[in-house]
Order: sequence, then structure tokens, then C-alpha cells
Amino acid sequence: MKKFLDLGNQPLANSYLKKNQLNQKEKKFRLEIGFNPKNFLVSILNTVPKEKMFNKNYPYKSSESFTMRSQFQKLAVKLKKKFKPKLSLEIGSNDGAFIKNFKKEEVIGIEPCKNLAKITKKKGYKTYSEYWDIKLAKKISSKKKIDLIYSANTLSHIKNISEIFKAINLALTDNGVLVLEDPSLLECMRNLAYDQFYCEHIYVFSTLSLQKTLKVADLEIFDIENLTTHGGSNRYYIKKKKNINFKISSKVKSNLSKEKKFGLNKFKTYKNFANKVKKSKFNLEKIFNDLIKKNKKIIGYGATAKSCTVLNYCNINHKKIDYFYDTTSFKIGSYLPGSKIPIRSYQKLDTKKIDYVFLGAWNFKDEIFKKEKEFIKNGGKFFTHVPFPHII
Ligand code: DWN
Repeated sequence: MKKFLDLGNQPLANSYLKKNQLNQKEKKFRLEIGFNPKNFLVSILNTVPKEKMFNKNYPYKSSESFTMRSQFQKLAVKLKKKFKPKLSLEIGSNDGAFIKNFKKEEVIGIEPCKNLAKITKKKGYKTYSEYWDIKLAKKISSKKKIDLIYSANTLSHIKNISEIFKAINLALTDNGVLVLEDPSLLECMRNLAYDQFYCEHIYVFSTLSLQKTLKVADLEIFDIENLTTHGGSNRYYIKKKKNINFKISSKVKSNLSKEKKFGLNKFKTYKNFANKVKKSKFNLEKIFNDLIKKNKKIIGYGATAKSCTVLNYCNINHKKIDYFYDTTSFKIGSYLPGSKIPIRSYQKLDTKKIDYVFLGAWNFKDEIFKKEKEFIKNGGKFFTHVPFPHII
């Protein structure tokens, strides 16, 4: 791995602090990002043990956003129509936003975070509260293989990625399909969205890197959809290499050439990105300092895991942002890691109380702007660091 970016000492994103933990020393790790010139994988260099991140206290629920709920519902309909699976499985089923669109006997959830697995189990969905690996794949598929495996924003969170793909190959029927969705490295770099890097995001995939990694597990991409989800994601359709029933779509070639044209196969592209990130930090700090000088009331919106990287890298703490609004029950009443900014239960934004809003959940800008049109109409302002620090 060749290091190209250092985002400093960071606490664990999603490790929200309770009031009685505010004076305790937080666990930190060095957030450095590297590029592997052999397989083009971009990953964080120092990983945190999975049990420290994905456990019974996991705060993120997929169902929190209307955008995500409706996307999962539409996708389930589409995949069922396209592949007619008899048995489907989701790796990282979270609170069931995707699997709830299937009949209970036709889908299995894998969710190591016990608080989340409990939700789907309670609703009657078969859910394994375990980490996905070869052992689990064998256990689940020993009697009946899986026709469709879906995984959104999860495989990029697992360290031993080649083993993960081998386990998927093992569990799939010969004509089975893996549908994998994760943030796109190309969009992350184009948008200077360096906050896609944090402890949980071990990898940010490109088509180039995924193609090489899948090869080791005898799998290959046969189609790709470019999505706007989470600030730009790719949905990859993947099959067994030996399966000739699916034609390789021209989207695979066009994505590969788009990425090569941008330089995702070259180290110097990543060095340029790192230089731009430094400038972005400087300019975001400047926006904060200018607003504070003018005595503006600043709050944050969406206490995302991504925010953790930006806030801590750009030295933004509770002295600069009064509080964050978030709708997630688990986060309300706690404090963002590192920056120690309190998280409050969401209330409609009001210009009588708030002047500027830092958009932590910039990936849900459209949904949030729709909700807050009164605030915007009355002169309230949002600001973000994506694709460059600016007041919107
Ligand atoms: O990959 C991951 C993604 C999918 O989810 C995980 N590693 C962890 C998590 O990352 P995140 O926290 O950056 O995800 P989101 O989906 O950008 O988080 C949105 C946050 O904003 C949630 O805490 C809910 C909140 N929110 C809100 O308070 N009001 C969101 C919307 C749309 C709103 O209107």
C-alpha cells in the first residue's frame, strides 16, 4: 500500500459519547489512506477490530431516511422481477429496510449488530447475528444455495475482502447473482468527499479495484448502475465467472474507461486529491471562523459517521457548532465522538433561533432541503464541504 492521505488521529465514528463519558479519554486511531498499485484498492491503513465497531450498540438505522426506505422498496421489486429468486440473502441487513420487502420464508438477513438483528428477528425474519465469512456461508447454504445476495454499504466495511467474496461464491447457486452497492471512489474523489474515509469504511471501491478483487474468488461484474445514493454509489451486478447466462453489459467497459481517464489506476491522482483535501480543510475552517466572528448561530444537521472525519480533521468542536439535530433515537442525547458536540432531537429549523446549518448529511441534501424550505425561504443558510467548502 502506498500512503497518500493522513486525516490525523480520529475517534471511532459511530461511537457516540454519553454525558458521563465526556471526560474520559477516547480511543483514537490514525486515519491514513493508501493505494495498492497492483489491484488498485484504496483502503485505510490502520484498521479497528470489527467487534469494536459492529456490536450491540450500533446506532445507524437504514430506515431513518425516507430516501433510503423508498429506494430499498423499489430495488426489491426490481430485483425480484429481474432474477426471480427463490431464496435471497442480505449481508448487513441492518434494521430490515431491504428484507422487509420480501416474504419471510424467501429471505435471510445477516446482521452482526445484535440491537439491529433483534428488530428483524422480532418481525419474524430469519436473521443470523454473525459476521459473514466462509464458515457462516457453509452453514447457511449447506441445504439450499442462495439465488440472490444483496449487500449495500457493508462489504466495504469488511477487512478480509477476498475471503468475503469466496464465501459469497460458495453460497450462491451457479446462476446466482450478487448485487453489491457501495460508495464510488470516482465520485468520492470528484466531490472531494474525503469524509467517506473513516474507521468503518475500510475500502472505497472503484470498478477497477473490484474487478481485480473479484477475480480471485472466480466472480465477475456483468452490469453496473451509477447511483446518486450516499453522494454517488455504484450498484454492481456480479456472477460466477463460469456462468455464461448473463451477458457482460457495456456499462462495465464504460465505467472502467471513465475511471482510467480520471486516473484511478495512478498514484499521482491520489496525491493530487490529498493536496486538494488540505485546501478544503483550510477553507472550511475559514467559513467557520468568519461566521463565528459575525456572531452567527451555527448548528449541524445529520450527525453522520462521515461528520466525524470532517469535524475532527478540521478542528470543529462544540465551541464552533452548538449542537447537531438528528432523527436517530439512539444518537439523541449523546455527543459526537472527538468533537463532543451534543446531538439533539430534530426540530424544524427556525431562523429565529438558527442562522447557519452545517450539513453533516450532505448526501441527503435534497430530502433535507425539501423538509426545510421555510427556513431557506426565511433566509436561513446551509453550508457544506462538498464538493468544496461553500455556503449554499
Ligand atoms: O456506510 C455507512 C452508511 C450507509 O451509514 C455506515 N458506515 C454508517 C452510516 O454512515 P452515515 O452515518 O454517514 O450515514 P448517513 O446515511 O449519511 O446518515 C444520515 C444521518 O442523518 C442519520 O443519523 C440520520 C440523519 N438524518 C436526519 O437527522 N434527518 C437524515 C436525514 C435524511 C434527515 O432528514
